[in-house]
Amino acid sequence: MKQYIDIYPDIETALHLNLPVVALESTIVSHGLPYPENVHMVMRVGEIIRRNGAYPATIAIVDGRIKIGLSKEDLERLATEKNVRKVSRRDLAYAIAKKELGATTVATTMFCAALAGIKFFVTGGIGGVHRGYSQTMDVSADLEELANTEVTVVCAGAKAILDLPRTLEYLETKGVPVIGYQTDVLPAFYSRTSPHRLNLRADSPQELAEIIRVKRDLDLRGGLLVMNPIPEEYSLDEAYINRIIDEAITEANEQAIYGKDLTPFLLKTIVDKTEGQSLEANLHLVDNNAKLGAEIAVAFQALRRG
Ligand code: PSU
Ligand code: MN
Repeated sequence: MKQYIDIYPDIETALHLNLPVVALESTIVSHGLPYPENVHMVMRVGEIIRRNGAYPATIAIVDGRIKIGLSKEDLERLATEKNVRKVSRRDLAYAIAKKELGATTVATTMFCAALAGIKFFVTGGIGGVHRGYSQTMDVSADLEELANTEVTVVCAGAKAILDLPRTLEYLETKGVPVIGYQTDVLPAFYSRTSPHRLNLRADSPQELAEIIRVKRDLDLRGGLLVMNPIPEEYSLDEAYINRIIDEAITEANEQAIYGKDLTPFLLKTIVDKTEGQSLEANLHLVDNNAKLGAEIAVAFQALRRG
C-alpha cells in the first residue's frame, strides 16, 4: 500500500518517533469553506495543533498520490481549483489511478490516516443519515468508516441538515462510542446543544485518552467520536439556525440536488442565508476541535510513556 502514499518528512519523522500526529481532512477545504477562509483555516489549525504539542497532517489526493501533509502549493490548489473531486471511499481507487486532484471526506481521511499510522483526526462536522433517508437511502460513508477504521475523530457534532436521532442509532448499531466532551447532549455544530442525549461523557483529554487506550487494548476496532460543542460565544441560536437549515433543505429539494453535491450545497446556502454568521461559527468550532484533538493525542502519548 505504501507505494501510493507520500508522507511529509516532518510527519514521517514524528510517526517514526511515536510523537502525537493529528490529521485534518480536505473536503472541508475544497467543498466546505470559501476561499481564502479555507486556506487561512488550515494554516491556523496547523498552528493550534503545533502550539498544543502535536504535528498537523492535512490529507488529500494530489495528482494521484495520497498526501499525508501538504505543501503550500498543494493547499492552494485544493482551495482554489474548480474541479477538485470530492473523494469518498468509493472514489479513492479511481482518483489515484486517474492521477486526479481530490479532497478527502471524513471517511477517506480516516482510511488514509489509519494507513499512515495516524490515530487522531479533527474536523468540523461528520456526515450522517440524511433527512428523508427512507426515500433517498442517503447515508454518509463516514458512518461506515467510523464503524470499521480505528481513528479518533473530534468534531462539533452533526448539524441538523442530518437526521440526528437516526445518525446516533446507526452509530450505536455499529458499536461506535460517541462521547460528549463536557456535555450530556449531542452538540449540533452551529449550536452547543440539541434535544438528543448522549450516553457517554468525558471531561478531560486524559479521560478520553484512557478510554481510547482501553478500546485499543480490547481490539474493539472501529472509530471513536468525540463531540466537542462550539464555544459559547460563537454558538448560534438553535431555533434561528434550524429555520435556515429547513429553508436550505427545501431549496435543495426544489433544485433536485442530491448525492455528493448535497452537503456542499447546504453548507453554502446556509452561509449565504446567515450572511456569513454560519461561516464564522464554522471556523471557530474547527479551531476549538483542533485544540482538543492535539490535547487528546498528547495525553494518549503520555499514557503510553507512563
Ligand atoms: N459536515 C460539515 N462540513 C463538511 C462536511 C460535513 O459540517 O465539510 C464534509 C466532510 O468532509 C464529510 C462530508 O465527510 O462532508 C460528508 O459528505 P457526504 O454527506 O456526501 O458523505
Ligand atoms: Mn451522501
